[in-house]
Amino acid sequence: MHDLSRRGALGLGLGAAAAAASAAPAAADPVVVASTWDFGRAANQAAFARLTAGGNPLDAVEAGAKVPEADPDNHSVGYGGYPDRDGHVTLDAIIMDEDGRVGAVAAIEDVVHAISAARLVMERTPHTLLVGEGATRFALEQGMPRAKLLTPEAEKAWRDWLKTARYQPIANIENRLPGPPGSALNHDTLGIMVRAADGRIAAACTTSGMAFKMRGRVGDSPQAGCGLFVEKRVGAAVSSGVGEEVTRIAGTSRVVASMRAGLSPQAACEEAVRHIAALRGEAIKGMQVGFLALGATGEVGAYALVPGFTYAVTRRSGATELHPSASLFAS
Ligand code: SD4
Repeated sequence: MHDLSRRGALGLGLGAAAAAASAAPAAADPVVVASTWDFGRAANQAAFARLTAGGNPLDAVEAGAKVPEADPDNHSVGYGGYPDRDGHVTLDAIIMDEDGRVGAVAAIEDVVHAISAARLVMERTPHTLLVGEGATRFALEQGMPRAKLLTPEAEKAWRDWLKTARYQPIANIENRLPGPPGSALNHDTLGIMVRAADGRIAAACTTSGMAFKMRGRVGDSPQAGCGLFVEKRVGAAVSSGVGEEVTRIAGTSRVVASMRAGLSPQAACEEAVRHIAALRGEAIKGMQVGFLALGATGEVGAYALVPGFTYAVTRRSGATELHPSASLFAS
């Protein structure tokens, strides 16, 4: 088992300052956008611009999600995403608002903006989730441009991986990646939440999933209650990290349920991370899972298994800040 007491003490020590910073009351300048990882900064700014130009929260989170999706240097979202172990870039995305409107795509191919495909599922189908070939066909039929997603750089990384990691389509091969799950190759899913001045909330999540995943593998990101969840008058939560660990506890549904029961966004994120640690013990050693939550009054919370999870907040004034998340373990 992890040495919970030692790691916990260290992790909390690191985290206390970050938690204090994130939870600082800012009624005069409340948080409007919150998103995962350092590149959340650019996504937040796009979301904020869309909101201030008159967009609704759904428009804003979609605009934010499109930023890393279009970035060829981002290897875990959209265009520049690393492929599965067969060399196909497959994307997962979901969008949701507080009225229970939700649309998602999983394992979609040949389309850069999976988040827009997800929104089309929400707005133009009776369904909440389309997968694989059906999702791709739907997006193209709706007029989304077809794109070749495997960039030369991503293809090289895949070919290098094939040389060193014997190709065997077995579960848990992610543990033999050049970096562990949750490392630079594997994280950077964008989860983004927007809270408008009238309190309406929406969220989006977009990813290419774990690098070199098995063909057909779908993580937490496009599943409502896993990659994200939104509830009116309660708030929203998004996740990033090893999706299997989030999915098995319906992580963001759990975070929002805790907030509904009265926990702060920070306490709710901590509860979910601790639950994963208690449930999984050694199995999650070295893995990263991070939750980010936005309460109905604009309070933000974040918590992760190990250090390294960061998030960006943008306030009503337009000021954007990056914060390190607190973590349960010190490493
Ligand atoms: C997945 N949760 O597909 C995503 C990947 C991710 O940080 O967030 N990595 O499992």
